[in-house]
Amino acid sequence: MDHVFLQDVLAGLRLPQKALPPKYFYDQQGSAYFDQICQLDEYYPYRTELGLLPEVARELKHYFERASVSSLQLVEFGAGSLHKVKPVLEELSMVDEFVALDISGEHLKEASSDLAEAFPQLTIKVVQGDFTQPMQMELSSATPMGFFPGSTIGNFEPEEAVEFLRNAGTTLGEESYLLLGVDTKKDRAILEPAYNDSKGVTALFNKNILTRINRELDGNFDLDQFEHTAIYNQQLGRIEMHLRSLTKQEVSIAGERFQFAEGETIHTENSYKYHPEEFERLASRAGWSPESVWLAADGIFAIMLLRRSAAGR
Ligand code: AVJ
Repeated sequence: MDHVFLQDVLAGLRLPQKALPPKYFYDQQGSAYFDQICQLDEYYPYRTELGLLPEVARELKHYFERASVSSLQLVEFGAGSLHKVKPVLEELSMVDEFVALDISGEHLKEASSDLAEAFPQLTIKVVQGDFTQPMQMELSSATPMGFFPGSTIGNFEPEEAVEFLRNAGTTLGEESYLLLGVDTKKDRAILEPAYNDSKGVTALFNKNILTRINRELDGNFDLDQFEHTAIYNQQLGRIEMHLRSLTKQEVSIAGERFQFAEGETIHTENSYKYHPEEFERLASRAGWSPESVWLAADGIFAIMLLRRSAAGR
């Protein structure tokens, strides 16, 4: 039994508002569900960011040429299926080493052998680990550039996002860059369907965390007694996903029993949305200066280039 997973689950379910950390969605099945989410019509962030990346990468190439940066080490946080890095590597020819960090090691290994085939000259390193924690990384002599696409940063509380950005700065070192995808604040009529798709894939993704607890932590969640919900909390600027108990029930996990009232929820994910300027302020508190921002049509998604600055350190 994974001790850290167990402790995190028990601690989360003992809270008055029961909660589970979203990083545990991504076992093999969960990663596959997430890939399916990315193909949904309603889930605009994936295709919007992917559509914007070739242009971003072309402009980055010119930017680094002007800055006389001839060699880059690209470090992706939460690399998952490695779809996003391909358009970047295709354009940004000064990348000679790629480091992929992800919590789901198996998923990543499969994806990285595909990448090696597509980019035979590239040095590829795969590191399995929890990038939400500070970590040590081997830096090459190239200029490090972090890559954190998908708006995964939205899973953190804003204060945790500042801490993550500060840690990333420490990991990447002086004179580094960070390329980030940020989902923007917008009408709930666009936001909510993205997390309540008509095919029910997001519901399967959300409930998979219960399946995983049942299997790995000796739990007995009855999946039919919980329903998926996702609402936009406009006040806090975040999508909240929950699993709502359909009845009064008791669930046991590794011998510990948890009571659920009818309608009580487990809060499984926050997905914060930021105005670009709002995010820039957050980044600058963590010692990063905004260099460029690219916006998709109608401003529905942003990609930002940050540079590590002396101020704020
Ligand atoms: C992977 C965190 C960016 O917040 O949009 C998708 C996860 N959750 N559908 C997001 C997710 C439900 C996704 N991130």
